[in-house]
Amino acid sequence: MAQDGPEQFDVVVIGAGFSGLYAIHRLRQQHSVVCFETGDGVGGTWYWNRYPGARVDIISVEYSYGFDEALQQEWRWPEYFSAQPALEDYANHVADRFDLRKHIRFSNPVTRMRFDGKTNRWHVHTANGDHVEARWVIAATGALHAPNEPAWPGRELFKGQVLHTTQWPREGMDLTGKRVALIGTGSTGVQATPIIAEQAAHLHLFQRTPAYSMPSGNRPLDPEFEAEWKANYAERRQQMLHTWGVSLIDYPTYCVADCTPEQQNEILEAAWHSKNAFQLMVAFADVMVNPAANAVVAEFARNKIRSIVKDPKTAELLCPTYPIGAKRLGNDKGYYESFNRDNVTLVDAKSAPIVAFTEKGLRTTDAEYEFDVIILATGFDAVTGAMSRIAIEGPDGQTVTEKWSEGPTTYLGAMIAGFPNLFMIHGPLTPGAQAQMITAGEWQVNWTADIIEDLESRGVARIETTPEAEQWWAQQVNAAAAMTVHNLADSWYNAKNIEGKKGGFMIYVGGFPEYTRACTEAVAGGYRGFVLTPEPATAPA
Ligand code: NA7
Repeated sequence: MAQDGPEQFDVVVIGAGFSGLYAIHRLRQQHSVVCFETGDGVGGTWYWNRYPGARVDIISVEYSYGFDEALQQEWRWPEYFSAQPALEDYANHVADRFDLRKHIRFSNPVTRMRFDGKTNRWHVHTANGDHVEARWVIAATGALHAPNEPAWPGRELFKGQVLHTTQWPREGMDLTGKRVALIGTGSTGVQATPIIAEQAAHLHLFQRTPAYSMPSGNRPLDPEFEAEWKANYAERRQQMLHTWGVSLIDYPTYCVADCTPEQQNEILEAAWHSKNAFQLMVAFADVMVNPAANAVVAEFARNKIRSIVKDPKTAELLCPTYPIGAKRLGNDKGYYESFNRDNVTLVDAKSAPIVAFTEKGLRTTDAEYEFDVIILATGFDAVTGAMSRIAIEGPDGQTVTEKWSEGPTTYLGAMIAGFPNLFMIHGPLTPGAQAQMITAGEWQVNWTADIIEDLESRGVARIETTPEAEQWWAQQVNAAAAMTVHNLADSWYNAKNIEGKKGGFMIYVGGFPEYTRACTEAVAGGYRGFVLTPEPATAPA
């Protein structure tokens, strides 16, 4: 029999990345749940980013789920820093092990949704024509989902292949003998460069801003290390939540000025060889908060570049001038060494920007280049991009895109004033990628699920936040950012990676314990910053 009207669910989850998968698992225990996913598989970021060299920069024993003890005991990571295929395998394993796929509709992105203020329910529409109605929506849409593809004219003229790094084919791509352009030197470009350099006939790397990068500490996972971790896993997960970045990386208490230049150098050499990503950023307690201290570490890193790269002109072009860590610190396997190869050319796309695609390749303001393949490692319309691509309409007719026209506003990164019953995981103004995102995502999902369950038990039909609460949270976010060196560089953290993009600092960098304290206290304080509306009383028969 044909069904009349929309399908009914308690919860819609948008996105089957790591947070979305856990949201399905957690919520479906007491609710009917449907999840819509753009891709044809699970894993989110680790489904889309298959480019050569794609690898996590946090140790895998940390960057994994903690919600199920048997899972974390039984799963074996092959390496310290897992490559994309291992992360995608893990996401698939979790989806199968916990029987999550039956809740997921793949290749079926949410296109629009509207909150009905009379029924206090969301109407969610998808590309495949699904229309579902649900009380709650959890947007686990990913901070790094919407690709940034610069709008240079002439793309249709180019006779070769152009692709963004998120569009890498599943079966891989043979670049042997090809003339390749790689544009961008963020984490993606830094990881991809050495591998593409080994394959391509010639690689031109177009650099607008140079990258700081540390040698990757990747190696096969030591069984003793693994056993030791697993012996204390549950306790370690708790400890992580009490650290600034949800990671048990060592944070020293001494500052740069506490050490002699010889001691500084010794500490920095140890950090460089530590096999821990980010160790340079935490080599001293004040690297990220004191520009003078940061300058010492930055100069050490520049000297490393100068010592590795043989051509002094290329070395100087590769030397960043902004504070180290202000943009994501790269993690590489031979990035700087690549520039000693005869088949790699560094192109200064700052002094001579790319202006157009041509039939044969790319044109900058001072030259034309010929390529077979052009790879855009140009990053993302980060943090807000995925949400802004869905037409999300609140009860008053305003859309999220309109509301965020001057930049994102949220309360605790979780809710947007004017959009009731819509929760975000890793939303704008959460710690986001400044925290270890799987464990942090689990925490946010649990916090959200606890709220939903609590409100339902109390007969609350609608929860929303207020512009005042958003303003208060914006002050916290900006105050935290002002304490750090992050705003001294243009990056996706502060919405300055894309020309014309508006918004201030997009991430809460006050540390995860402060973030969770604010979230927990808001609820414990009687849903401070939220407005609750009870279910209308049912009229007596
Ligand atoms: P990022 O870090 O945003 O890097 C994008 C790179 O692309 C960066 O070097 C940009 O230069 C460059 N870019 C962007 N637009 C252009 C144009 N128009 N011309 C030349 N170069 C351009 O993205 P990633 O994918 O590398 O990493 C994202 C996150 O994934 C990373 O932070 C980790 O958290 C994991 P710019 O620096 O803006 O001058």
